[in-house]
Amino acid sequence: MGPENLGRDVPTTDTDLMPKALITGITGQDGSYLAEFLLGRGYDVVGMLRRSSTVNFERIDHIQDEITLAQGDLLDGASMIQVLRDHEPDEVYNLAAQSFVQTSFGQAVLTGETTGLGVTRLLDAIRMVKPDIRFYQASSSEMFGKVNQVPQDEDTPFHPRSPYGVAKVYGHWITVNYRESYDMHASSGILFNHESPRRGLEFVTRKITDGAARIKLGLADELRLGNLDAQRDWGFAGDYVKAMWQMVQQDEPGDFVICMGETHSVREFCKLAFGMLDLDWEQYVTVDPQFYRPAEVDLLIGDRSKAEKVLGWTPETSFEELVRMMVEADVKRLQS
Ligand code: NAP
Ligand code: G4F
Repeated sequence: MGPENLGRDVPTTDTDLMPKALITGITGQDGSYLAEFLLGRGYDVVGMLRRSSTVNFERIDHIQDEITLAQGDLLDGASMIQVLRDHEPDEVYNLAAQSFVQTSFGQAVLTGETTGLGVTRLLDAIRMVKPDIRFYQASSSEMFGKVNQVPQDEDTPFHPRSPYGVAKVYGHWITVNYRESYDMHASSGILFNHESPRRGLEFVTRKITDGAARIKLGLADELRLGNLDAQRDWGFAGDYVKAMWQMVQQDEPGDFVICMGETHSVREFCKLAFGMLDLDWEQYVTVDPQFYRPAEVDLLIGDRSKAEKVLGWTPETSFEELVRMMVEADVKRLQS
């Protein structure tokens, strides 16, 4: 399928013919954007979520009436078999994970169970219930870790630097292995950092835009960060979920790097975000060693040539537009 053709034909009128997608991690940043995207293409969307003592639907509040929610947990294979039996999806997007790198150092086993082995549990459930399901695995540029090549592409060797990165390498290779062993339509999207106003507050971009907005509004007077020299290839999550779907529509499954192809330091991000609010970041940002990691990923920058050629995917939102969108959303949220 060439770049001009964005996907299989998706019927939008007859509900019986609507393709059905199951999204794990529906309550997360990407889950919410992907659900919106698939609804817009006429999909019947089922979101898998784990049991929690309080409802955390902030990101999916606005689409709750349009999706079906099903309880399941990556730690519990039987729960996923049940979800697949109950809903019989055509496509499964595995976005669920313990996704915060810093936490993975303190909870390495949990991260391995969820972010790594959870992928096998889900693939086995698919194999047992409906092996013709098309599967997407949310792999990560964190797998490149101590980078071996600049920029990184699908052939760059992995050298993960955190339990999270190690677990994602496992998830990636088990996806490749099930594709090769059982002829499953299983694709792995190696996505570089992608952000949005819905990004968790613990990730550095959102921590900065929220912090800058608080300082601007007089709600805080400093922001404590870790390594300001780390460089990331940051894009907009809303653009990246389209690439996930495009991978699943290909005749042949595969692995694809999705990125902007440019890198910026945490320091640059601070300068830009604070500058948008007419603040001098150096007056407010303090370096706090508690936010340093035992091992760091110093530099990430991707090469998306394959995705451009095969999927026809390119990002639509620039780095500056992304930062502005996040800063403005945080100011608005804190003012209301
Ligand atoms: P996120 O906001 O942290 O969302 C993670 C989701 O996983 C949440 O819905 C969470 O549910 C769910 N989850 C966690 N443990 C689970 C379990 N045991 N069973 C079922 N669900 C569980 O992450 P994101 O930024 O949307 O990222 C989506 C995926 O892409 C993740 O796999 C992440 O590792 C990967 N990724 C992200 C980026 C990025 O820059 N954002 C880049 C590359 C890859 P709760 O709401 O209940 O916690
Ligand atoms: O925003 P971060 O926590 O994201 P990180 O570690 O790059 O991971 C994110 O992107 C991955 C893709 O490469 C995903 F797979 C993963 O799930 C997640 O979405 O940290 C970015 C950089 C790091 O180098 C960190 O050391 O920012 C540096 N940093 C500096 N001060 C900080 C802070 N990070 C956080 N979270 N908090 C700080 O105060």
